[in-house]
Amino acid sequence: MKKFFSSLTKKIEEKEKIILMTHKNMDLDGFSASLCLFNIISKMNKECFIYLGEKQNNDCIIKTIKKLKKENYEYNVLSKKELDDFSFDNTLLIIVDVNKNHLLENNDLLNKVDEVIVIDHHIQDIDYIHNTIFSYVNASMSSVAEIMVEYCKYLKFEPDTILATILLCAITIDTNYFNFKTTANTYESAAYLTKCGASTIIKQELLRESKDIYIERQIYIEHSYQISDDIIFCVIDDKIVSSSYLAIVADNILNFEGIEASFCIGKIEDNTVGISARSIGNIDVQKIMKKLGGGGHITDAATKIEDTEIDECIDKLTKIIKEG
Ligand SMILES: [Mn+2]
Repeated sequence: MKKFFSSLTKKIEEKEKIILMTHKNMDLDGFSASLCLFNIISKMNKECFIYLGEKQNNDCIIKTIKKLKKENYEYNVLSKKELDDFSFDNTLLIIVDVNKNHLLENNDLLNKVDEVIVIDHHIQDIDYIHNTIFSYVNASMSSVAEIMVEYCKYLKFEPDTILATILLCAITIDTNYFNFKTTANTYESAAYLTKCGASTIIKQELLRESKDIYIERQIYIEHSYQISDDIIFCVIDDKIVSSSYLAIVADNILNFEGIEASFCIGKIEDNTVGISARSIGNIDVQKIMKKLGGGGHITDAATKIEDTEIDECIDKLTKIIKEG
């Protein structure tokens, strides 16, 4: 990792401009890592931009962006509209929290910049971004936020209170409150961020949800059902939801006693069904999701299937699980 950090720092120093980008439906891990890199790179007196999609759907992101605005927290944003007038000479693109081409917020950027670096914690599989100069992909890290904490330590860069809090929130979400992919290093990262001033009050502010959303979710959960002794399904079939919503429900129903793996199935677009899968570690859900064109980790995986209906997906998924 030190070798990567040294090459990364050298590369940033060489470049005139740096663009940071994450995956579609940006979540707090991708955003916090971008914001962290933005602070580090700005301190190196380089022009840096965070590429943001037109509309944010993630509740936590919406709240975080609002909070940053309220605190007059400065960061440069680059939007799709601004790309036409943007001069890409001597520009480096750093991609965080994703390593697959088709999941990128904007694929076109790959061909516009000189050089690309990927920093991620998802398993590298087919369709990975391969035209990078070098990359750091480590699936044993809980989050990119955790990797960023390592980079801060390496540079002896102390994140401010807001940044430290946002990074801590990202680790909290990606580990589902330190229940998954959590190692001694994850706790050490959390301790470091707390030492830097991460605020538990702001953290709660960003991670809390509305009562209505909470209650609505309980109605779906009430109708979840077990397909075997230790596997539970929850189906959302009355509206289109985000893939992060499916993930939250899958996390919730995994908490039930005796459950080894949970699957939440629902439409994420008009003709696209999403499945979010969770496991406490004995059932490899990434293997199951891979058979349906998706991927992830042993304990945390997902897929989306186009041109299909929910019932068809439930049948396919059930068959794959029963086949073992
Ligand atoms: Mn992540």
